Amino acid sequence: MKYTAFGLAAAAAATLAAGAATAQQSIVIGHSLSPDSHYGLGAQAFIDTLEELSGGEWTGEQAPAGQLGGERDMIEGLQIGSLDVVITSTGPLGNFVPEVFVLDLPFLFRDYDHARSVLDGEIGQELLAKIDENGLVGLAWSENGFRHVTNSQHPVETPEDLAGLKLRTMENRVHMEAFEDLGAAPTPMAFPELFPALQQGVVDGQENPVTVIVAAKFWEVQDYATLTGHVYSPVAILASPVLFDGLSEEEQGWFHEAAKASAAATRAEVNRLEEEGVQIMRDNGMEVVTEIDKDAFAAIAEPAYAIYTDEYGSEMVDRIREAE
Ligand code: EAX
Repeated sequence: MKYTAFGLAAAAAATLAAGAATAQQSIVIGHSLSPDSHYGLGAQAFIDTLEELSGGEWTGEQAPAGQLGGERDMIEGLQIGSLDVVITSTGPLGNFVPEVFVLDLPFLFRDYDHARSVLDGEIGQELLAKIDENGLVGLAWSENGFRHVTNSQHPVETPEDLAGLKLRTMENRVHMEAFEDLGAAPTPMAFPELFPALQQGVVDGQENPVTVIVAAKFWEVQDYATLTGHVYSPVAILASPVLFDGLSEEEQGWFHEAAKASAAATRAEVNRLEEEGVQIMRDNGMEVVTEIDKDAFAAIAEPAYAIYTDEYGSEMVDRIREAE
């Protein structure tokens, strides 16, 4: 209920701010991170583009930093229409659209170019269509980045170093299985609970891209990071069907364009932090291991593929692997 109340209050405030422009419509965009993060910049680009294309008829505001709950809560908000747009990692998305689990398989994407071209191409479109078939609206793929392990105990250099580490994962079966294979003790939890859990020692570590490590200042509670790059973390820009289905075709086109502009702004910030982030982490006292034997990690995490392939076969995995 509290989400609905907040959504209405935000919408009412925006309407008041709009004054006499009674035709103006306002959306709320939810995401997990700060307004100056890669998600925040993406949300702002969405709002700016929507405003521009609609000649000011549409505007919007951010509900950042998990104000409206974790990513699973926010997706549920889209289903009931208490939120309009959500920028979310695929962490909880497979629980709503199981075909999307393919994107969460460890060591699947080779690098950023590979991931971006798959998501911007035919495969990305097919998966957005699956999202639409499952009661949500998939506007575009955006990006979180390649995920890396951090922890409070010791440097991780080999898979054996993960043994026994209590590691927070997203609420994602594929990720949990992969870390179980790797010998860690995976503990799923929503992102808003993560920082306090690390602070209180409920878990020893977590895994997230450099973008999130920097945005969340995890160095305050984590001394060690390893650039495992164990999985690419895509972001879906989702809209509520409650809102979207009532829009004209022209308006729906604006939302699609706004989502594309959002993804571009977010990827630009990912690029910047891929260049500068490790230095920022080190400047803040983290010990960062940059060289590992990825094949050793990949071989051990391989059984996690069965969670997807047992249900859907390996065709999509092969198509992604073979994509340029
Ligand atoms: O979407 O839950 C997570 O670790 C995500 O990577 C984070 O919230 C950004």
